[in-house]
Order: sequence, then C-alpha cells, then structure tokens
Amino acid sequence: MALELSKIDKLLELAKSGDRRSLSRLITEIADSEKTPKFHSDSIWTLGVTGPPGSGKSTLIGRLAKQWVDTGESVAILALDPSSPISGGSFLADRIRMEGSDMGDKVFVRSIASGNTPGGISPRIWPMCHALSLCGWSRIVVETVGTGQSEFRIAALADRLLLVDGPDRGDIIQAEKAGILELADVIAVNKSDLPGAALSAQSIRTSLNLSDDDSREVILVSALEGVGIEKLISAIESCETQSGRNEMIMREVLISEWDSLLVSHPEIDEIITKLCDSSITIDEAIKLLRTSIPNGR
Ligand SMILES: Nc1nc2c(ncn2[C@@H]2O[C@H](COP(=O)(O)OP(=O)(O)OP(=O)(O)O)[C@@H](O)[C@H]2O)c(=O)[nH]1
Ligand SMILES: [Mg+2]
Repeated sequence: MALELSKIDKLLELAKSGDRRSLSRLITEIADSEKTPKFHSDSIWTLGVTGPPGSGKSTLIGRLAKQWVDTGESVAILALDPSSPISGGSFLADRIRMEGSDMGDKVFVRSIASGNTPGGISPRIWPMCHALSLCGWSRIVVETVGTGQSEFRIAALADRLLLVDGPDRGDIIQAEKAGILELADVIAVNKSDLPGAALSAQSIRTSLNLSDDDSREVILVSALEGVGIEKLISAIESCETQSGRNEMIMREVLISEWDSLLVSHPEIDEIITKLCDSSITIDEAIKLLRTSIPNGR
C-alpha cells in the first residue's frame, strides 16, 4: 500500500512539472488505487456541468474552455461517462468539441468511465480535482450526464454547478423533479438557435420566481453558434456559491465513500447469496456489514 501511495506521489510531482503522460497516469492511479489518496489544494476552482443527455454540455464546455484559455486560464475537463446507452460509451471526451487546436497545452480532457468499476468512481472525482488543481489547472470542469440522482450527486461535488438544458420542456420537468434546479448555481438554456428555447428559459424563470429571494439568472445560449457565451462566463465567474455548499459537498463525499466501501466489501457477494436463499434477513445483513466494515479493505 505504501508503495502504491508513493507511486501516486511521484506521479503528482512529475505532473506538476507539466508532464502530460504522468498527469494521465496519475488520474488513472487515483481511479484504480485501493485507498482514496488525500490531496488538498487551497486554490481549487471547480465547476460541475450537468443536464440531460444531448443538451449540448460538451459543446458548451468547449466554448467555455476557449474563452477561458483566451483570458489566460488553463482548463482541465473530466467527462464522467456513466456508459449511458444514449451518450454511447466512453467517447464523451472525444465529443468535447474544441475550438480548433490552438488551445494546445492549456486544455486537458479526460473521460472517466464509471460503468464497470465496482463501487463506482464518484468519490475519486474529488481527489482528482484536487490533484489537477495542485498541478496548476485553474479551471476544472466536471461533465456528467444528468440522467439520475447519482449523476446529479456527482455534479454537486463541484464548488459551483451549471445546469445545461435544451429547448425540450420534458427535460426541464425531469430536472425539476430530481431537484437539480434547486442545486444549480447557474442555469443555461442551450440551443437558442432552435425554436422553443426562449419559451423553455421563460418557464424556468417562472418556476424560479416562485421563490422571492432567488436571483439566479437563466441564460439563453447557443453553443453551436457561440451566442451568449460571455454572459454565461460572467455568471459562472460571479456566482456566489450557495451557503452550505461545503456541507453539501462533504455530505456527498461521505455518502459516495460509504457506498464505495459497501460495494467493494469482501463479503458482499456472500451476504447477497445468503439474502437470496433467505438464510439471513436484511437486518442481519446490515448488521454483518456494519460490524466488519472498518476492516473492509
Ligand atoms: N442546434 C444546436 N445544436 C447544438 C447546440 N449545442 C450542441 N448541439 C448539438 O447537440 C448534440 C449534442 O451535443 P453534445 O455537446 O454532445 O451534448 P451533451 O449534452 O454533451 O451530450 P451527452 O454528453 O451525450 O449527454 C450535437 O449534435 C451538437 O452539435 C446548439 O447550441 N444548437
Ligand atoms: Mg457530453
């Protein structure tokens, strides 16, 4: 174990000096290591981007990245791939549409597959973001497909959250139901070049206005045509991260770590088999897991 951690520390040092391959390997190591590495950067800046499949998150992130690079920032993008059949497996990073290749070494894009990882990858996003920050990446963006509660939860790990919706009213209702509208710091309605987007934006504004003290803006953008991007950047940069977000982040980290501990528990299969043949009850299963979890890995 000590060997494994020292390998990670070594990779971090190399990655800090600007070695891309080491950075890539570092992210892989953080994903695969048995223990969650403890990295901490005081100057971390993260943005979670969530929204329904196909709403244009990657295209929009490409636009944001270009704008940031133009103003001297360096942008690291982690695209969480829940292996959704809609987004088509682990090709999310490829779909981040960069504005030309001139951004070069100022942008780092990495797709993180979560589908087949026992216990999921979500708690590891946190140390990955801290490692990226320690390596000098000043804007760290985490894209997740907002198809379910767990994906929304991952997005909530970031310091600020951007919800990207499309003109489809159904998607917006979905986001409302999952409580993501409440979690979002900035809301963008993308595809303003298509009919229906303005109406969608209006209907979101109406639902936000139901609460008097809600000053959040709903910004109409077209990632395809590059419309509204500056306004969106300024909303993202100036949004006050909601009070209590730190508590929310820590809650999510704890829950995700706990889930991960549970799923990777060495006796989990045995306990599930016992549950299946009714030789133990669910209460007994929980008791068994609870007593052995401190030594679980
Ligand atoms: N008309 C229009 N199409 C757009 C716009 N932004 C993105 N698209 C298109 O919408 C499709 C999905 O774009 P992506 O950026 O891959 O969307 P995404 O939300 O990242 O998709 P997933 O990661 O699969 O959930 C692509 O065909 C884009 O070209 C826009 O502003 N207007
Ligand atoms: Mg995408």
